[in-house]
Amino acid sequence: MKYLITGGAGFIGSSLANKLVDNGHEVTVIDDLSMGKKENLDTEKVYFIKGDIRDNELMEQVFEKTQFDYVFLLAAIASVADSIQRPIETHEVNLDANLNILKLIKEKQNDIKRVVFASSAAVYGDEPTLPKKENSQIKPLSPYAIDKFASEQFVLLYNNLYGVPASAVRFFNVYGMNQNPESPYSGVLSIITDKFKQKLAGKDAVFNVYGDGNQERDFVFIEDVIQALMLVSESQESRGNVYNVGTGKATSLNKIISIYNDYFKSSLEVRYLPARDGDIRYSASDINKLKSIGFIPKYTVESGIRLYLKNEIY
Ligand code: NAD
Ligand code: UD2
Repeated sequence: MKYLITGGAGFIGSSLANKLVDNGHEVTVIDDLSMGKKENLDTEKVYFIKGDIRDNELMEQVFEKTQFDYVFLLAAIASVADSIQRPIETHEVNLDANLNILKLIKEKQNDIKRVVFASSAAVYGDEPTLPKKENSQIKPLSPYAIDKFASEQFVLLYNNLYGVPASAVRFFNVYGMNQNPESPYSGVLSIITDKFKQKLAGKDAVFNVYGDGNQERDFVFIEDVIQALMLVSESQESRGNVYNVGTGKATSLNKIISIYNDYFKSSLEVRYLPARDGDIRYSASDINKLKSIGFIPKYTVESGIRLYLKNEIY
């Protein structure tokens, strides 16, 4: 099969791309490398295009050259904080570029089997009812969340109005190999992992906990996310639908720190600071809809972290 993954040099996209080429598929990745890294990809097998999804001419060429079976729309400026600083620029990537891609797919990709868009649990905002179901109240609180919701709705609209087969997923907190820890708003597990790397290299490493550490997230391991993406892209029932992607279980940050300390048999120095403005206290997914198309999460937070650390450190 022929796959296109926008943002495919990033954390989730590169894991998906490498898995697909290992399974014998042809994969094209387009990524501007603003956050992703070419080294994440098996470039002997993945066809890599360095480019910006806002470049309409380039996107037109990509869709003229190849008839894809599956398109995964993962490119985004994935930082909420960045979207608050630069709402117009992030909007151009997180919504406008995706809308243009949908238009090109409608015009040029007649045999496409599925378009899958990566949305976010951010669309639910801070409305406290838990766990979040796909039909829970939507309350986007940042430009990022508004653009994610608008893009997923456009994707579903292209399915319903124009017959472009499409689905969307709302990721909860994904973690795993190749997650970039460089930004303070990178996934918290990538930051803790990076701190342990520094500590093991003999450097001073202090991990800042924003708040009391009792905040909870539904941390989902990358392998389970790939399982979900494959199921959603291949199921007939998922066409025109949106799915939460999580584990259905939430874990506190303090518990995560203790899992790391147990793994390394050594305690990371932790500094408790005031909570971040707008930080959500508890987040958890209801994944019954995803389970109804065959999803079975294979990793607990303990087993996922063990595999992550084994691959990333030792
Ligand atoms: P990531 O930042 O590692 O990947 C996004 C990729 O998009 C990066 O490689 C980046 O270089 C690329 N990109 C950004 N702007 C681009 C542009 N204009 N043109 C081309 N490429 C561009 O993030 P990720 O964690 O792999 O997330 C993948 C998708 O899933 C994103 O859409 C993100 O919003 C969404 N998501 C992720 C999580 C999570 O927990 N990681 C949670 C919710 C939603
Ligand atoms: C996630 C998404 C974000 C958005 C949001 C919506 C990631 C990386 N971010 O943010 O894009 O979808 O959900 O709700 O998936 N923390 C620390 N120390 C650190 C870093 C983080 O204490 O150095 C805390 C942080 O304040 C939060 C928790 O850890 O309470 C998780 O932080 P995160 O940035 O990994 O994820 P989250 O859920 O805030």
